[in-house]
Amino acid sequence: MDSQKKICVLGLGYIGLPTASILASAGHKVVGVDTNLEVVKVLQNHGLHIHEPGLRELVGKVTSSGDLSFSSTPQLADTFILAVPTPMGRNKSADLQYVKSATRSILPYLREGNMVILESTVPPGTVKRVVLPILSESGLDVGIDIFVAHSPERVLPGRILVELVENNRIVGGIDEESTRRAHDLYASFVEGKILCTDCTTAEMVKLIENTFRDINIAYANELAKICESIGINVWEAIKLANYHPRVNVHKPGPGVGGHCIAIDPWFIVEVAPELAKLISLGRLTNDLMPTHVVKTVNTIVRPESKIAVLGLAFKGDVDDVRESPAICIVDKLEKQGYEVEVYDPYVKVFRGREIDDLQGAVENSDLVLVLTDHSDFKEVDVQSIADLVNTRRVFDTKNCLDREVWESARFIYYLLGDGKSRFSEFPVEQEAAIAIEVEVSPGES
Ligand code: SAJ
Repeated sequence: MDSQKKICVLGLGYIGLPTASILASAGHKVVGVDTNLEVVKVLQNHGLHIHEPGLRELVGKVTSSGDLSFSSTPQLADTFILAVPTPMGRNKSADLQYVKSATRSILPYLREGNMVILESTVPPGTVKRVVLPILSESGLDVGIDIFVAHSPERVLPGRILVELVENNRIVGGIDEESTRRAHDLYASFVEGKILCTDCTTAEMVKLIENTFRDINIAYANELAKICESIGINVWEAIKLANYHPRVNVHKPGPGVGGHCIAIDPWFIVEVAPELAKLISLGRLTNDLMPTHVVKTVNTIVRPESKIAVLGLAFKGDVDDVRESPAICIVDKLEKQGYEVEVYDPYVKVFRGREIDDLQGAVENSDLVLVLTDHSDFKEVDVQSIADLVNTRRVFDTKNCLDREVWESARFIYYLLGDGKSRFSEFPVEQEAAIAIEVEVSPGES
């Protein structure tokens, strides 16, 4: 291909590795760089340190064709793409240490005519305030000798390879020439629209998207609690509301996890704390959901009971446990004296401890607590679980199980946000007592 580039992708995580692989399959010569020697070694030995559908096959293809290789240090290239983590630091502000060190690491390799693209999610203004001053240390004239842009990744874990190609892409350069060059690079593999702007707007767009989702989920979570208290099933109510052509309320759940939605809104708060009121409240609302789940568990089983937690990952069909509300819930339950056994088909080790299989986790349990909507959970053999548990109770915080199947195996089914089937929210003995009370209550005839 005429426009073939030598590209150095820094950071081989959930974004960097898929991006490097797709660029390689689009005809570029790519070197994937990571400072974690273990990760580089695994990849060089044809292994994979992350789970993402289709990634193993793609990485295998482009490494054996020689279009993608791995290294622990950068190399000379036409384009440098920085896809490093931006964790939340102290005071909920962005920790930019990896952005800074990755930028610094390319200085010896920068040459006139190179392009540097930051893909990591950052607070608005980071390219100008943090990246450009470091790049200037190279002695090259930024904007004349080298070109710089921000192009936020916006792909959904579990669909990364599809979305990298099909999604629309935002590209914002520090000047028109940088924007144009970044546009042309992404045009080599993006099938969606490539939308051009300035770099600070591009930074903000990414945060706006994830914050929109966070606030929407916070609304759903608040509605769930309200519906529980007034005898409505929130899932039914939201489903009906969403028939309106201009309404799209998201789903309630045990909280918001992952490295993006649970963090990015704070990057807006960081730059305008006095103004970002709704954004902070949405975040806090979602952060309180694990406490709500634990409080509900307290109404179902006593602290010395055994709880089988199904799902540790922050969302269905991924192996990522970063910021997972499930971890927070497990911690809280253990602190209260519950015996907690975890099962997750995608997570093999948790805190140095090997995770049990499904049978081991549910054996002798008093409550099956579902915290992640893995597809596997929809297909489990409910009858075999019924035979293993001590008490047949299941609490579905994701509305991902087939209620009828569990109830026909004689489980009491509790659903987060469901105030309509209130009676099933009490243990069997209490349920029977309430039923009698209702029968004899005056004025009912
Ligand atoms: N969640 C709910 N209710 C919902 C949707 C999600 O409780 O209705 C929870 C999930 O269970 C999970 C969390 O929110 O714990 C986040 O999951 P997600 O699927 O909404 O998002 P992520 O973090 O996997 O990916 C998001 C995506 N952003 C948007 O959809 C606007 C993705 O496109 C971004 O690329 C990614 O963040 C990122 O890297 O920033």
